[in-house]
Amino acid sequence: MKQNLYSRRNFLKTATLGASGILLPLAGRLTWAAGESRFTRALDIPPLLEGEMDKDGVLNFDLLLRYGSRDFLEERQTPTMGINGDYLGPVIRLRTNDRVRMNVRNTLAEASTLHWHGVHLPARMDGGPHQVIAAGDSWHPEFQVRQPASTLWYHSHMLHETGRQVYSGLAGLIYVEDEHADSLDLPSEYGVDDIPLVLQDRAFNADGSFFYDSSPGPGMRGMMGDVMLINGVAFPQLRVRHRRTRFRILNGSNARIYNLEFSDRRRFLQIASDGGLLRRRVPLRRLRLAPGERAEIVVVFDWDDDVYLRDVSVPGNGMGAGGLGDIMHFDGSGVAGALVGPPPVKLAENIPSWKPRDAARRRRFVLGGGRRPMGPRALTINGKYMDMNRIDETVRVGDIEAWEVINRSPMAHPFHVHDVQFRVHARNGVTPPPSERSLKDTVLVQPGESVLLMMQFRDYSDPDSPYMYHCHILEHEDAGMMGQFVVTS
Ligand SMILES: [Cu+2]
Repeated sequence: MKQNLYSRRNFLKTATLGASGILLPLAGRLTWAAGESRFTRALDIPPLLEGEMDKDGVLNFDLLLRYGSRDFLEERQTPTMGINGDYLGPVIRLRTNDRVRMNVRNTLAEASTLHWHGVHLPARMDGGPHQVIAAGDSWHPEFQVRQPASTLWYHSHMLHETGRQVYSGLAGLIYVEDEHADSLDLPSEYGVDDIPLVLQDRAFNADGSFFYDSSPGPGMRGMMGDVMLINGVAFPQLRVRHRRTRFRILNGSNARIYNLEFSDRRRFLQIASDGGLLRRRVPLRRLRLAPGERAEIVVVFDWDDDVYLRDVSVPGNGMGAGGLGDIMHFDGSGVAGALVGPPPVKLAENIPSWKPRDAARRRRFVLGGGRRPMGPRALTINGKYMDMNRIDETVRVGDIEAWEVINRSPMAHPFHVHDVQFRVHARNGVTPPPSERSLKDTVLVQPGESVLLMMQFRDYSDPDSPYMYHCHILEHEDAGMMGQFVVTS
């Protein structure tokens, strides 16, 4: 893989993915005509999976990795992978303190894994590259939910294959609920005024199959497409039913960073980030989401609304990737009922506020940083590629640590840490924007930027099972931009 990065073949392939969008002559790809054909399909709401309680009080969830196919582009079938369905998986709903057992069966003809992104759990239950589920095999991780209400997710984390498997459809959402969030009276009727939005850009071959190129390429952008899938529906529309509606947005894309706003630039309230509720609601007109990040927002609609969610291009948005423009339509004509009150100003309680002086240890993670900025070490962490047989960091259980992530490469990288939810203490020495002042597990680090993360490794020591930290641009991760840490007692 590494040797291929600079080959002429890959250069030509990647060149077709330029800023102007998809070019047909080289690759024979399908483009999506702008205009009428968009925004005719209703947004799909993934099924909700609430589990079955067994006699020991453990909630069991059955998850089947399988092949499927779907007509994303009307007339053509796209071969896919999915979990309990053709493409993507159900929303797994949990509550804090639940004891959970996942029964994952892999009916694919290839090995895979299922990683619980954002979940605090023992390393051997984590579903990272060491917990391989061979073709035809099953895996039964068990854990207790020990974290507050939040929107988390699950996805394949197969070494070198994560990008392709997630792109094919191996991903889904996890909701954690708790009493405190219940008490806030947030919109919470699933699929009605509490709506998941899984954002994924895709490219298609002329035969309708996904176009996927795993090579980061000389631009090293990772895989991007020109067709927006939301919950697996291309350029969907939603007939809004409640005046105040909550959206739980996941950037489930392999590489694309979104800058989201409404076409009328209306204000909305962000109420949660990766690891749960914000301390206070944050009014926004634009929301940036990097791969792996989540945000919950509350939007007010009116009966005469005819508004689009739009991905706008901003400088520093990866390697010159333009925004996708309008990606989803909201039709307000079905809005009924009175306008209920807004979410409270104060949301989360007890968000830890670890200070650098509390840290038992400070570590540095340098992203990229070869002598030539686009040279062969552009996709390393501390100069190293991922090695399954090398433990990069050893942490003591219970410790508070400060992790400084420095980006010496010319592109933005979303840095993700397994096991913990961290606080972003500072960006280049400055307090981060309000959207980032709660618990997070993924943080975008811009070129030249240094981000200081504070975290605590509360429980679960195991010297033999590592957790991962990595770039969440999946083609970067697959190319080796990942490291391993163990938590020891
Ligand atoms: Cu990266």
